[in-house]
Amino acid sequence: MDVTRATAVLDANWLGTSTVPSRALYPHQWSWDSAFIAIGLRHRSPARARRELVTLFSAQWPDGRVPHIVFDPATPPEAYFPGPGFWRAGRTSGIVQAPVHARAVLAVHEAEPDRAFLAELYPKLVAWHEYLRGKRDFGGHGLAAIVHPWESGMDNSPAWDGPLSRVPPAAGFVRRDLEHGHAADRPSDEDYGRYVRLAADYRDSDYTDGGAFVVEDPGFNALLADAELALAEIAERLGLPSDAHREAAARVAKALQETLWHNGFFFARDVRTGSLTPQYTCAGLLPLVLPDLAVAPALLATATGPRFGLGRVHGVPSYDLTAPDFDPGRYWRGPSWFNIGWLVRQGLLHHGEHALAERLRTDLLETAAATDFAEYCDPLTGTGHGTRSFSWTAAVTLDLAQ
Ligand code: 9YW
Repeated sequence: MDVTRATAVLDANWLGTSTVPSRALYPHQWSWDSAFIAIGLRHRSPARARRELVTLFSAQWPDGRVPHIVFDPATPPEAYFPGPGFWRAGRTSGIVQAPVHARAVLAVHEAEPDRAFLAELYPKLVAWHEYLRGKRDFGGHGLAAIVHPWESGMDNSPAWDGPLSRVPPAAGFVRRDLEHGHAADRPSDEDYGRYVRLAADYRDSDYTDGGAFVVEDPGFNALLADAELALAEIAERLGLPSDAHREAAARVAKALQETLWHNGFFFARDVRTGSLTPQYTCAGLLPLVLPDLAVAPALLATATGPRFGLGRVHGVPSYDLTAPDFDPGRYWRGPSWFNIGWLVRQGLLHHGEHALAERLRTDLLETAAATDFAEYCDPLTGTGHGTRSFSWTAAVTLDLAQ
C-alpha cells in the first residue's frame, strides 16, 4: 500500500529521462536527489533508475564536476531561482552536491546486473571523484571543500552561520521558493541573500576559486570516502584494478578523522580561519557510513545521547536537540530528513546496531507514509514540513520496504 503510493509519487515526478525532487518547489533534476531516487526506483524499474543516473552524468562538466542542478528545458525559466540565466553555464548550475552516485550506481546494478551501464558510468565516476579530491582540496589536508552551503545539501545548517557571516547578502532578486513553501519552514531572507552573493562570486571566478565560504564538511567527505569504496566494487565487477579506489577511500577517511574529529564528534572546518565550527549537526553523524571507523563507538554514543536522541525521536534530527536555536520545523536547523535517516541506518548496520537500525527503519517508513512523503519532519512529533510528494522520501520508502 505504502509502496504503491511511493511508486505513484515517483511516477508523477518523472519527466521522461529524470525525476524532479518536487513538481512545484524543485522543478529540475538535482544531483544527490537523483542518487537517492535511483536507489529506490531500482526496485520498481531498474531501467528508469539507470536512465536517471545516465541523464545526470550526461551533464557532467569537462573538469569532472557533476552539477547540482540539470535544468529541464521544458520548464519556464521563472519557475526556479537561480535559474540558467543566473548560472550562465548552459543547461546546468555550476556548483556540486555530495557524491552519493557511485553507491547508487552499484545499488542499481545489484538490482539488475547490467555491465554496459557499469562500464559507461565507471570512467565518469572516476573523473567526478578526481575533481573533488584534486581541485577541491583547498585546505591541503586531503579533504574536498565545499564553496557554497547548497553544495552540502544542507543549505541553512547552523554550521554555516560562522563562515556565512562574512558574506554580504545580495539584494534585488525574487525568491521563487516562497511561492511553494511556508517562510517559517525555509531559510531566512538574509541567508538567501548570502547564498545568492556567494553563487554570483563563484560564477564570476569562472567556477574555479573558493570565495569567502570554503568549508570541509564531514558529511560530504564521509560520502566521498564511501563513494570510493563503492567505486572499488564497481571496478572489481568490471575486472579492473580497485586498489587505487580503496587507497583513496582510506586517505579521505584518515584525513576526516585527523582533521574534523573532536571530543566525540565530527565538526565542519572553516578553511579560511582554520577553526572547527562548533555546532553539532547531522553531517557529523554521516561518517558512520564507513565500515572501518575507529571512533564509531564514541560517535554512536553521541548519536544516541541527548543531542540526537536516536531511537527516541522521529528520524535523525538535522541539528542538536539541546541547542538553544534548535528549530523543529525550519529546514536544516532541526527537522529530520529521510535521506539522512537512510544513510544513518546504513551506518548502524555497519556497526552492529541492528535493533536500533530496525527501529529507525520502521519509524522512517511510518513517518514517510503518515506525512504524505514530506520533504522533512519534526523529530519530536513526526509532523510533516516542507513540500509533500517529495521524491527521495518516496524512494527511501521503496528501499526500506524491501
Ligand atoms: C535548493 C532538492 C534540494 C536538495 C537539498 C535541499 C534543497 C534547495 O532541495 O536545496 O534550492 O537547492 O536542501 O538537499 O538537494 O531537493
